[in-house]
Amino acid sequence: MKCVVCKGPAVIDIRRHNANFCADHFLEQCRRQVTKAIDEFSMIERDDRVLVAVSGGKDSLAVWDLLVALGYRADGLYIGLGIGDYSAVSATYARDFATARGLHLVEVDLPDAYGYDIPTGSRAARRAPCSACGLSKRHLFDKAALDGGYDVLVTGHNLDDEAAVLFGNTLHWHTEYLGRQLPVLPARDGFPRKVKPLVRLTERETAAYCVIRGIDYLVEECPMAAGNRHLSYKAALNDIEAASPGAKHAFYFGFLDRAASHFAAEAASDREELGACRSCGAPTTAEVCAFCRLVERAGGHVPSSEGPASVPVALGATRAPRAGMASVERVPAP
Ligand code: Q46
Ligand code: ZN
Ligand code: ZN
Repeated sequence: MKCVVCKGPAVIDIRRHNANFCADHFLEQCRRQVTKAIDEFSMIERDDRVLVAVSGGKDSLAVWDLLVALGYRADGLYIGLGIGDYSAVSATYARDFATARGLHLVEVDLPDAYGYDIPTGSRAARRAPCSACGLSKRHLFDKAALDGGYDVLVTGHNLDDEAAVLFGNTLHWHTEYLGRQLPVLPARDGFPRKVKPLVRLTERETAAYCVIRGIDYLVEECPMAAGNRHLSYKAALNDIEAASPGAKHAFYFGFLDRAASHFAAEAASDREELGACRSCGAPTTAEVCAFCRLVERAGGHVPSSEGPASVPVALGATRAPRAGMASVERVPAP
């Protein structure tokens, strides 16, 4: 197996590109694919301040490393979810990565700051763990990006993730989500711009990138992921990809090129005038946002930066809205 660029010994084959690469040219290939995604979808400007949501896993650490290598000013954001040992260990991977490279990591600990953890929130709100977790993370990502004055929030979603979400939304014809399943969600009042620079790389490739770059990442999966339908969609797509290399790429990028715009009107019609959450000021269609309702049900509290310190969420209290959020849109669940 020879590298398609230098003819030296290859370390990885990428069947959908019908190409093999040596270590150096594979890294170059990853940087090229990320650059192409950023340029194609106008994800990040050169002078943007970038916040990368990191979990300690391969994708988020790879995208942080890639953005820094490409010259972007990128800080990390780690959210402690209180998922037992998994959270304790994942935090060390994020911290060690940042420390070893002299990068800045913003940390928010859900149990410390809000008084609940994901297992408790999930039980109390009678939501699937990933639903309570996704809701919490989205709120905290938005808040950290806006509070920190960042221009853009980056997540490590890769081609496998996006194809699986698209597969699920298509299977169930969640057309209101299809119109918004894009690699860039523009900034709106109350929401930062959100981008996914890894959409042209698979998780096998981000794992290989980390190994070659010497990035130590948490291999263990989140223990609460068991039963998540997303995993069965990924497995089904992996079978299809094995029989038909390039199928995932064609499915996802074909959707972006030829189908997403057909659902844009429905996605737009779903955008309601949002007001400010009475408790935390975040944009919401209800009086109190879904995050604050989750916090309240889980017996937690909002910290002083969002509301009264260390007291239960006051569902009847009135707070000033976040600055400049007259008209905003709801961001769909991933
Ligand atoms: S951390 Fe949270 Fe994931 Fe764990 S509970 Fe589900 S959503 S699987 S990315
Ligand atoms: Zn080579
Ligand atoms: Zn709220």
